Amino acid sequence: MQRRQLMQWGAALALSPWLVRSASAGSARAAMAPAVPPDAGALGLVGSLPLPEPKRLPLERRDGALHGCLSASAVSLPLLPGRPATTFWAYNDSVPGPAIELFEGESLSLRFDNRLPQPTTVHWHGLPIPADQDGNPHDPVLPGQSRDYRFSLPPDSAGTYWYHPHPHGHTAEQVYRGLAGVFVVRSRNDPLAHLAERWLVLSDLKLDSDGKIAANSEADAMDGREGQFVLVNGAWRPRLALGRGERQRWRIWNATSARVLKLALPAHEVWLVGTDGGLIEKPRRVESLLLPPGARAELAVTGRFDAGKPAGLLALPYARGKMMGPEQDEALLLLDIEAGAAVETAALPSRLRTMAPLPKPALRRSVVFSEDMSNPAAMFLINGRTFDMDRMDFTGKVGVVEEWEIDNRADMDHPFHLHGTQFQVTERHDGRGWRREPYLAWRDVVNVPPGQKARLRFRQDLPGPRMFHCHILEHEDAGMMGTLDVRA
Ligand SMILES: [Cu+2]
Repeated sequence: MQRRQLMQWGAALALSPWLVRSASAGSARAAMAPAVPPDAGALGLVGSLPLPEPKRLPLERRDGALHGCLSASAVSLPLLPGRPATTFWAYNDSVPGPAIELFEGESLSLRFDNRLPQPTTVHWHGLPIPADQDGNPHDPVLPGQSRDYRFSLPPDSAGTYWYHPHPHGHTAEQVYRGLAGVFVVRSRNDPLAHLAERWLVLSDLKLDSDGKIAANSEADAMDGREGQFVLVNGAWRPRLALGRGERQRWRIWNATSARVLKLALPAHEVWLVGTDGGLIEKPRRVESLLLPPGARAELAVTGRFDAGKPAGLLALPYARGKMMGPEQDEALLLLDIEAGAAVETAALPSRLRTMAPLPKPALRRSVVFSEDMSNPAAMFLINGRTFDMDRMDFTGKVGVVEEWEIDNRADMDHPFHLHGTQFQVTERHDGRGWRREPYLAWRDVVNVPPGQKARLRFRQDLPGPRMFHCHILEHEDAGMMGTLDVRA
């Protein structure tokens, strides 16, 4: 297969789906449907509405745990005014799914009902919980069936997590049809508790000319799906008010299938205060932030009024080794900054958390990402193989520090993700040399561009099979995944 040609074809398709579809549709269809340019205005998607708050999952406290119900089913939601509703797959009829918020030390007991036509699981992305509760592809919930997910949140687990399906071969479709929700674990000693919080769940939407969620094309399956729209809390390009001088704490989730988002807020003061697994040691001033698929960040944002600069959250151009992605700045969220008197905001604490670097590893392993475009059955590989449900790729031990070197010998970025724990990136190799990671952070996703490497350390505190995979969901489904069997 000629990859370069396919990518070019894919790029053209992605940039002008309506034009391609109108041209190829039958004459009766073409006569009925006007040729619609591929933008939100023509489709009727309405932007500039106030940012919706994610709904909360109702939880009831009894017998020392919080109890709730979660279901996955098809739901029709009005997306385009004056057109039939769009069918999503959703948790509790909501896109994004209902937010779950708990404190460290609390226990959760959820009844889950699968009302989808496919097997599914609920994976608690990033949480240090038992393997048999973590929605592994080995534990599918079949259509029409139910199960309980039960786990407790250990001390020092405060952070920004999410939940999404993880069945083998159907993850990408289930997520792009709308199945994803956020999960926040709070600390009772939170140094940023005084800041107003905003939650921004970034997801991808690709519609066909009928306003339906489009199936993945061959190019999507290869490059990772990027639709026409990035939604924030299920809304396209919504508005958020930020007072001049007001400092807010933003939690941002990249819940898209494949976009590596290079986020920026020109004109405003932005500090990185947290990563996937919670706060970092000290706030770090940032000009932009690379958030790969699956990853999260916490920012402290202070509104500055600057009439000359766009007031909004932008996705800057980023080339992830393929011919898709924004070629110019793309506004994700519009900010309303008042030009009047500045709001007084308390200073950011200089220390947020104490973190110790993980000690020297007892064990080192190598994880090599590669692509074989000549073999459609095994195109995306880890250490030369595709995922096998019945194979344990590595055997580890509870409490033992491991160091993994992720080596991307493929042609596009592959974001590495590990289940069951958080890791510390220690060094990155940019193709020329190794560079020490400039600060300590708990992460569960690290983006590795082609020709580059990353070294990370972790410890698994609970036994059981743990998945590791590329978080471009189409690559995961194609088998770019392995299993680490953690023995007690
Ligand atoms: Cu990948």
